[in-house]
Amino acid sequence: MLQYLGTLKLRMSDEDYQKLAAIPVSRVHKFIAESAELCNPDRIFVCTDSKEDIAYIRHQAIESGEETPLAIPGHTYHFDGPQDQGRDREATKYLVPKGDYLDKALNQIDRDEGLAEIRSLLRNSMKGRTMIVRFLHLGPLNSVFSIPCMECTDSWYVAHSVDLLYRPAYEVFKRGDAPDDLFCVLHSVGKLNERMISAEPEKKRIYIDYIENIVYSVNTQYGGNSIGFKKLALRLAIRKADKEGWLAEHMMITGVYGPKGRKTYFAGAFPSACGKTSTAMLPGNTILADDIAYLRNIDGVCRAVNAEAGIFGIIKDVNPVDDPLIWEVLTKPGEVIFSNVLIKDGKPYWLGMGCELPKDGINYTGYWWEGKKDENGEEIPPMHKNARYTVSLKALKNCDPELDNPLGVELGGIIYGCRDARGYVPVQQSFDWEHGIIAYGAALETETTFAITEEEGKYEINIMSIQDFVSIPLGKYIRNNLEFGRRLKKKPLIFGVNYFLRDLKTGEFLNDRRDKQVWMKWMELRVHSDIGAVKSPTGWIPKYEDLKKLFYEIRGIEYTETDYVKQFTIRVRENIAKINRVEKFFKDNVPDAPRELFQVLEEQRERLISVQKEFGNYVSPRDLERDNF
Ligand code: SPV
Ligand code: MN
Repeated sequence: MLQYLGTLKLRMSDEDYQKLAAIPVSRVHKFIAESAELCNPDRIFVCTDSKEDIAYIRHQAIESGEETPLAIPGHTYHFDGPQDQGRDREATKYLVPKGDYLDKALNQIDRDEGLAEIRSLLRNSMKGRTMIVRFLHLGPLNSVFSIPCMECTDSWYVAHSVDLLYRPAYEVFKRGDAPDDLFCVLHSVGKLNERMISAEPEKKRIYIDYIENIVYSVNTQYGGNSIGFKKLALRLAIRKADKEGWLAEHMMITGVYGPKGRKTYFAGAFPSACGKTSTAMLPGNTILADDIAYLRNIDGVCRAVNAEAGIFGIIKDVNPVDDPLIWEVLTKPGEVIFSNVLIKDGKPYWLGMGCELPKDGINYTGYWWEGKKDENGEEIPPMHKNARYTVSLKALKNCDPELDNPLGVELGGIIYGCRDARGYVPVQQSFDWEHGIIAYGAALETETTFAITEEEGKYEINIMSIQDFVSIPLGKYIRNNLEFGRRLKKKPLIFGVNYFLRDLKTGEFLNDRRDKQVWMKWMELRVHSDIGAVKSPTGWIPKYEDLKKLFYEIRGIEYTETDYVKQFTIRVRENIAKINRVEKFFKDNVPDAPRELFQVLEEQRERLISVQKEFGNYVSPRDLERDNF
């Protein structure tokens, strides 16, 4: 411990040194000393939980030019480079030691080779800059769920963002409450251009060393690649959860009100940009988490917490009619960081905000005007679709009061959402835990979106919407989910939702964005067995009469039987084709896929074939109701 502190003393101001020396955890000193040795910053700033330190970070984010103030007090904006607008799957790899195994579906590199590469990219990367050290906490404080973590970064924007997104934990570290397997992140923006944007995107690398619980990230600023405690730490948390028998999930958590003020909590996994945050933020419900949840079996009950305390949310389509709660936060004074939006006269603009956009302004490509083209001759949009806002959850009026409850909240239901134009009905309930985990979770097939730096609209399997972050063999991950449920005395119900079903002929979406409010209330009533359902080959689906009532009560609209039949017709051909693709994916990619997976899919296929014989390829829910096959 003294050896590391000794070398650090030479690099630090007395004040910063004292802050660090007050932490009696040698792992902390070692990580900072090694990071400083490698990246060679001019200065090290240790951020405590004090108001002054946090205000200093906010000030430096602006002073350095990484953020710029907007007209509304507390609001700033930040840009990432044109090739740094989403999570980069290709550049993100696990460092796998020789003799260790991860499925080939998970991007990986030999650990020694990867460490050598990332270290060479990080060497001297902070020269002329300050390395900021932040101590934070995943999950509520003083809780069985808590994981202390730290990040060394040379980005004031990143250091500022974590302030809104996580719970401060310098005091926790000072008490010595940090285990040896605490999560560490080392991030450098690398070379910057005159607009303070990472200038060498081709050298972007995000490497996850699960042996030492360290994530390295370089030549990138996009939050999902640089804010270590989002998806980077989720990958480490999944391994920790695997060892300790709990679940770390890509899930939101929301409290849904039922009759007589009853409140039921749901957790929901959705692929990026498929409605997760907007589901968590539905008017009338509370939001407890929008992205990452930890689930534990506590006395036989499934309880969940938010690993985070803020939102790094997609801003596209946020408007005062559909999203009044977040709209209010984004338009009133208070701390908000906008990233990759269009700026004009000190105001942020985004696609789908419900007003006309200016014809010019500043965006992620610099000065922008309507018709501006990129080097390939393609027209540049006013903003990137993955533009985001960063806010603290507590800024929202409907933030759930249990956010910091060390025991979390009891889950009544778990939802798996997908973006599937062709197959799954808008909402359905699984027959049991295994069926839900496999047919809605493991078999989740979805269209790719703008949240990753790849082509949009391709179908892919995305197990439990978390495949990008799974850091253990995929079969093991699914098995852990199956077993987690089997050990519960009280199992949450499992639901599948699909907000993106289209008419097979016209290609039109069959649902309005606001219909999800109705699906949530339907699920809430199902959790308490207040209403019945129709048995379909793919799960329990709503009865028309129940939806008609709910649509009227919640949305004030007449829900027609024609709409119901269109939305809840079981598309047998599409569902069987999906099962075939899913089976092939698992046979080709997941050698240790659990046996139950193939069994549950086979049973689903048989149920589909049986209704196909009687009703053909498109089976109306009305027929199922009459027949109850
Ligand atoms: C996602 O892409 O799933 C996000 C944003 O929630 S990121 O931080 O990029 O992971
Ligand atoms: Mn996410």
